[in-house]
Formats: sequence, C-alpha cells, structure tokens
Amino acid sequence: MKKYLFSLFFISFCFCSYAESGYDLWLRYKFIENPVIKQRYLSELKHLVVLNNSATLKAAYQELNIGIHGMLGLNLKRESSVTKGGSLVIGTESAMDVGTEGYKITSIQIHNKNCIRISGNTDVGVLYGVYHFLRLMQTQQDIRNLKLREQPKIKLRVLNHWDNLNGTIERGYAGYTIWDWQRLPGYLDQRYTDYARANASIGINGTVLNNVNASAKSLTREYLIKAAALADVFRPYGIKVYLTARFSAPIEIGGLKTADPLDAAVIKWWRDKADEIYQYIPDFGGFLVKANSEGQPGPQDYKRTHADGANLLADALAPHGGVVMWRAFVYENIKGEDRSKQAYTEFKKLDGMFKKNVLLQPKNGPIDFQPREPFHPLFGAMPKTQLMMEFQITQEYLGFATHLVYLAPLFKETLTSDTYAAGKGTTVAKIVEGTQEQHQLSGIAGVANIGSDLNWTGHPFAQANWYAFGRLAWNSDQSSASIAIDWLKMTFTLDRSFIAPTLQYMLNSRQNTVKYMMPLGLNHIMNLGTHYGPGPWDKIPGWNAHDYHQADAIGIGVDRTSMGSNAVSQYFPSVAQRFNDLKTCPSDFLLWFHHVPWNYKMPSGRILWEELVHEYYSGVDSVQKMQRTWDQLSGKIDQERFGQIKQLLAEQEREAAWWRDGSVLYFQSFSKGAIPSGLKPPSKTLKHYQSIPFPDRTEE
Ligand code: BDP
Repeated sequence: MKKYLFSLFFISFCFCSYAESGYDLWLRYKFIENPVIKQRYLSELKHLVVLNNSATLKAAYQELNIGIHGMLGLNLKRESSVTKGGSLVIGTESAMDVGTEGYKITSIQIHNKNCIRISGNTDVGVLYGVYHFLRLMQTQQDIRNLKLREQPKIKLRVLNHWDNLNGTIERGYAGYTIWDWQRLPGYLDQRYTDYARANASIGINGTVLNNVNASAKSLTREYLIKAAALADVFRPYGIKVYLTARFSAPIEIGGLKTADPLDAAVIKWWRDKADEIYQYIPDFGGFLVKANSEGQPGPQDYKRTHADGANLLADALAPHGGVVMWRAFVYENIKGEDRSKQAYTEFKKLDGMFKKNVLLQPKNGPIDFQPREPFHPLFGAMPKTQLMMEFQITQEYLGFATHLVYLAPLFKETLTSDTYAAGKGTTVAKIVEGTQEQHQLSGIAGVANIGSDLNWTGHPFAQANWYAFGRLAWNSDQSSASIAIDWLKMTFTLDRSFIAPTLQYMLNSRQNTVKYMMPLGLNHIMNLGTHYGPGPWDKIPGWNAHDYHQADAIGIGVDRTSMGSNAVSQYFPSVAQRFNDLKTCPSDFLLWFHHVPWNYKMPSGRILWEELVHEYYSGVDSVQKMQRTWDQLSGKIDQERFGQIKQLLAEQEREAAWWRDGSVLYFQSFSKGAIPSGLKPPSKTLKHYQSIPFPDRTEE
C-alpha cells in the first residue's frame, strides 16, 4: 500500500513539477479558488468507490486522485462499496447501451444515498467517463443532476507518429521522438504514461509508433520487444500499438529474394512475422503501410495491385484480430496525369477487393495536406471499402510549430463536406464513420505533432490541435468553438476576459493563415525543399511550383474543369458541377479548379488580382491584430507561456509578411497589376524575398 501511495505521489509529482511549462497539457487540474464551486464539489465528492479491479480502473482511480487532489486539495481513499452519500462510483455494468467504449455519468441514488456513477460495459469505457467527469470539474460545470451518455462514432482513433528509429521525426517540429529506443525496454520513461493519459483523456485508442517511410528494422525481434514494452504501458489506457510495415521487409530482414505478395514464401514470412508480433504484443493493433508512393516499395514492384499487397498483410493479421491501414497517398505512378487525380485513378477500381480487416486511408484532400484542399474524391467513391481518414496534426504546410493555427475548423471542413455519394447529406464524416455502408470497421488517423519538447508540441497552441483531433475523432459533431473553449479553460484559465478574445482568434487562425500563404485555392507554392516559407517561384529536380499555380500573363490557377484536367469528374455530379462552374465554385477553391483571368470580377466587386492581394494583406493584418490582442492579455496567464506565445506571434507576423510580400511581388510579375491603393507596397524587391534563407531544421 505504501509503495502504491508512493507511486501515486510520484506520478502526480512528475506530471506537475514543471509549473506551467506546458508539460501538463490540458490535465493541469488547477486548484479551484472559487469558494462556491469548491464547496459544491466537496459536498458531492466525499468518497470514491471503485467497483472492479483492473489495471485500467487503477489508472482511472489514479487519475481521479491526481485531479481531485489538484482541484480540491482532497485525498480520497479507494473504497469498494457504497456506504455513504457523496460517493463517486466507478465501475463496469453489464449490457449498457453504450457500446464497447462508451459510458454514462449519472447522478443516482444507491442504497438511498446520493451518488454519481460513472459506468460502461468495459473498463476503458469507464476510464473515458472518468476523464469526461474530470473535464466537467476542470471547466467548473455543475455536477449535480448529471445524465450524460457518450459513445465514440469512429472505432479506430489513431495517432500516426512519423518517428524514425534514429530519433528524428519526419515533419516533426517539437524536438525528437519521445520513444527512447535505445533504453527501451528496460527504461520506461514517465512520459510514456503521461502520453497515454493525455491520449486516453481525449479518446485516442491507437498509436502507430513509427514513420510511414518505414524501416524494416522495426519488425525485428529487437525492436518488437521494445514496442511491446510501450504497449504494456499504454494498455491500461485503452491504447493499442501499431507499426508501419515496410513492404520489402521479407527481403531486408527475412533474407528472401522477393517481396511479391503472391509468393508462397512471402506469404509464410508475413504469417510467421504476425505470429511472432502477437507473442510479444497480444493485442497488437496491426500495420500501417505506405506502398508504391514516393519511392517506397510495394506490390506494384511485382506487377501486383494495392489490394494484393494489403490482403497479404491482412491475411497474416486476421487470425489475431489485427487490421491493415493501407494508405492511398500515391502519385507519380501514372505519368502525365494531374497529381490530384492519381490516387482516385489507382484505387477506385479496387473497390470491393480488400479483405474485411483492411482500411484504406486517404489523406483529407487529393494533393497533400495543403492549407486548404477540397475533400478527397475517394470519399464516397468506394462504397465497398472501409475508408479511413488521415489528417495531419503536425503543421508541415501551416507554419511548423511557429505559427498559431487552430486546426479544428480544417478537420471539420473536410468532415462536414457533402460528397452526395448517396444523395444530399452523404458527408465525409458519415463515410468515415462507416454508417453509410454499415461497415464493420471505421477509423481516423492524425499525423502527430508530438516530440520531446518540454511542452510536447513546440507551440503551446499546437497542443490544441492534438486535443481537437481526439475530440473530433470521438464525435465530429462537436463544434470547433466548444472544443477550443474546453481546451483554453483547462490549459490556461477560466477567466472570460482571456477566453473570449483568444477563442476568436483561434477560430479565425486557419483561414487567416490560408490568406497569407495560399489564398483562393492556391496550393503547393511553399518552398519545395523545406515546405516552409513562400516558394511560388521554386523549382527543384522533379518539382516545379509553377505546375501548381500556373500563373501567366492572362491569369492564375489550375484548370481542373471538364475543359482542363477534368479532376472535377472524380466528384459526384452535384459537387462536380459546383466546382466546374466558375460562377458556383466557392472562392476558397477557385484557383484549385480554375485558371482565372487577372481581371475576372470577383463577388466582392474587385478584380481577381486585387482580391488576391487583399487576401494576402488581410491575412497579415490578422496576425498583427492577434499580437495586439495578446499583448493586452498580459497578466491573465502565467508569464512563461505568455512570453513564449508573444515571441512566437512576432515570428509569425514576420513570416506572414514574408509570405505576403514575396508572393504578391512574384505574382505581380505576371499580372502586371498595381498594388491596390490603400495597401502599402512591399518594401523590398522580389529578389530579396527569394533569397531569404530557409530555416535549417528540415528533413531535406
Ligand atoms: C508529405 C511529406 C513527406 C511524407 C509524405 C507522406 O512531405 O515527408 O512522407 O507526405 O505522407 O507531405 O507519406
């Protein structure tokens, strides 16, 4: 018992010792100063009854203890039955209508005593309920007369870590990997538990530990044992471990001559490998695979299809209940075809050919995590295939960990898009949830923004993107604002005079960033090497930014209409027609689908050239406004994070102006238009902006 209490103390000490460094994320459990609320909570929470015994309920109990101790200064002993009023009772019940991960939080009379009961069919459901309850307290909600019922809409809610075995992270901007491969399995960093707590608190139930550009080494015994140690830490928190599988692993670590998916020795190799993995990790989630994409090996190397490749792995995992998440991010295979069309061309014809334990994972849009993309046309186009969503939480194309960009509006924009696949209202969310076609499996993945930085994500506000991804993966009906409010209250303060302005600029931040980077549907015009800073002029072997904007003396944008590449035809007719017609195409996607004359009259009354310039300028203005607002918030939160954010906003402003001035001058060299009156022309020449060196910390 003593040892137990000590470890509890140790956990809470570790999690809270860095005052306001950001390490505590949204699980700060700040002491409640308001005497009325505190008193009310104290009267409701006198006893803590834990009905079942399991590692997960132990974790739930520990979390309640950390939380209640932090917020109320109270240490509640673990009791096993209700004897008094004011008991918080946690435990499973049978046959509840909340599925395997859902829960209920109810104010209820037990043996004539007033209690709050958190229950689910499974321990992990109860754990999720506990985190919800703690959120109610952290945001100081009324905990009387509770009648809450929650159940996730998507089954697999997964983080994708693009972490390499050497410690670097592809497109990671918050330091190095948190997986200490060298010291695993012997040394279990406290961070692993805190990582699991944070994820469980938002309902994440899976993590892919390594990069999609995979090393076969991660499937060797040496690394499987290390991964198993992480799985052991995560298991009580309901988180399954997955690994990326390099398609050529049978050759590289198996000594075979081929990785042909139809070869008997290859089939056996993967079966044996799966059997081996499950010996170490009995609840292993499965494989994530990037194949025949950007130089990665795959089934097409042997003239086989993506379905042949995915099914090979699916068969190996099936006896153990594992799944294959097969990525649909492919291009360049069909030379000369518009890149935005290639994944659809490749995969649509394979609909219905994947095994039951395969999920096909396209990115949210058809190109590559750009600041704004229309939804991927594969959503809706493959009704017989379980389609899983891949979002990018790490801000590869949205200012790394320097720019404040709240991504919930981006995630929601995609999920609420109507595909019209089965008529009006067939949203991307419905397809991803699997309800549209009654699929067995459903999934959503987010490329993680987590690293070894003290605050996990580099920018303090980037934590909100991890948080929002989890909350939306659970239920995408929630609004970006309500999620941001919860996050702000738990992460910073409940002070309304802080929340109101901060919320406003969080909600506007993504659109503002689109404006100063790639307005009106522009995309892929960043520096092509680093993916940071403007590069509409950029050209490197194999890439030319011009292909993506096609600016010339007449206009700008890529013609993807029926007169051009006809990418619009990959959408269902109502959507295709809307995008195809210049008049009905939303201005957010104008230059994505159309090559538009510079003097085209926009709905605002301005001509396109002037509209474009205005977008760039108003994007930068908004960052300046954010800075001014932030300055006025001094003193409302801790100095550490206030100061960090102030500095980051200054960087963001500098870089937003770089984007604006470089892009506007470059596009001006085609449009020959003047900078509209009232806007201050860039102070330097285009050459100057083109020669600004890019930050060193890149993957190239
Ligand atoms: C691109 C990234 C690259 C990734 C690739 C992918 O630049 O580093 O490997 O996506 O998703 O956006 O596979």
